Amino acid sequence: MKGKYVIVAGAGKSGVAATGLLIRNGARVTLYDQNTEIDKESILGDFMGSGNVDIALGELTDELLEKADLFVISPGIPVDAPFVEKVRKAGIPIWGEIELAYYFCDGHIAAITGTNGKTTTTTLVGEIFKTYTQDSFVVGNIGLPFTRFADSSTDNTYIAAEISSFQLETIHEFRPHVSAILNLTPDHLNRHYTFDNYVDAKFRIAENQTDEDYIVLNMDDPEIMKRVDRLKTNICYFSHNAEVEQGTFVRDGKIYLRKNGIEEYVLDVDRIKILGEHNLENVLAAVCISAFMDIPSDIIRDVVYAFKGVEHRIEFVREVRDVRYYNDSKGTNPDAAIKAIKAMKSTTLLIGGGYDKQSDYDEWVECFPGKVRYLVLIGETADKILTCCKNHGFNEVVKAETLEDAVRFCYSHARPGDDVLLSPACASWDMFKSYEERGNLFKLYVDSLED
Ligand code: UMA
Repeated sequence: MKGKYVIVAGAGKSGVAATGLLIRNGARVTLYDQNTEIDKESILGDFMGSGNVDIALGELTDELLEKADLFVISPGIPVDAPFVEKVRKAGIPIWGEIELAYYFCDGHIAAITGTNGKTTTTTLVGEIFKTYTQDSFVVGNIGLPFTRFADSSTDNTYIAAEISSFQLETIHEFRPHVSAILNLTPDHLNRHYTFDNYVDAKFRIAENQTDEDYIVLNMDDPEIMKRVDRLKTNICYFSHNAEVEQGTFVRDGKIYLRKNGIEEYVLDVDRIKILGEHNLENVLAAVCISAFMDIPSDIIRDVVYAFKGVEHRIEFVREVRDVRYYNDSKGTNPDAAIKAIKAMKSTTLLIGGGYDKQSDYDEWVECFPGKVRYLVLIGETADKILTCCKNHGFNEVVKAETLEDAVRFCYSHARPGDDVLLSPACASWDMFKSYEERGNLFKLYVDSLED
């Protein structure tokens, strides 16, 4: 990269970290963003006056493109955006931030994708790596850009990377030693248009893997099983229904590992702290991934037993007047939100709705009767979900102007013993910067309720 001129598109977390990595390694960078309101000074401040970075906002000019050797794209930018088409036509290579990180990375990579459970599984694998060696990182879609750490990795570094479908659209040589696809249900259809396109992007996680590598797959997921023929690498499975030949499974309340013909007991299911069947799948996946990264089973066992889950994912917030409040702001699609409802042990007052990703809400609404006392809707999708509820004969629905109003409604309508759950089944971007902001505000409002 020394002396190269690179345009980095998107001045968010991903673009800023990619710019940092590029200038540390001798490139010159223009950080480009379509949003003209961005505070240039504060971003340039991140680079402490390095003369090798400037910022361009608004339209991407031909003049910028003329000198560019490489175009690095942030995951939130659609690969078919008109300005990206212009770059493609100009013949400039387009790399995603993950590809750029991989170019500089010397470590052992476990890369995890899937519609749901990515963050929990990646966090757990990261904790296992950290216990095995101090020289480890957790990176990717989880919120810590891979490029921030890639060039400080060595042959001994272990990396747990959460990788989204957006990030996989722009890889070229990215090759993890162990990859994983946890599950597949429709998501991000506004960006990928069809489920098949979305699934194709997910399977790209294995496209450069060889017979020296492994992919860990969920044997209980029919959409994954339909497509295994396309894989060129070694396949390991995890399953809670059946025993697998290579991978992890449950027998008599215990998780076992089969690796290269040898079966080994790993841990007891009833000592896992994270709730719900979906979390058992996440643990099975994390054990399998770690085992095929050659981490000893006693380390895996101790870390799984100690693991309490991740923020914003069915996170217990507080009990007020005998009502328990849970924050599942990361439930950004119907499938994740169904899992959260199923994990609740009592009648639930549910807060849902948000940014419209063109999801289908039928299955989500179908699991309300008998479980959900009220659905309180916020955001852009409120009317669409309301209509869906009416079509399914579920009438206990109200709309709230703000998240704070929604929390207040639940507070005044919950009965002792109920659960209150924020699990929107939608992204946050209509009312909030991120699902983290939405979840943090929820916790703030819940904390302010009078006991
Ligand atoms: N921008 C444009 N043109 C566009 C779109 C965006 O110029 O057409 C600019 C925006 O003005 C903004 C910047 O791009 O300044 C934002 O870039 P970004 O959307 O890629 O956001 P980052 O802050 O870089 O965060 C990204 C991921 N965001 C998305 O994929 C939307 C983060 O995943 C990830 O944690 C971060 O990189 C670090 O790698 C978030 C996410 O919502 C959590 N992911 C989706 C999900 O989990 O469902 C895939």
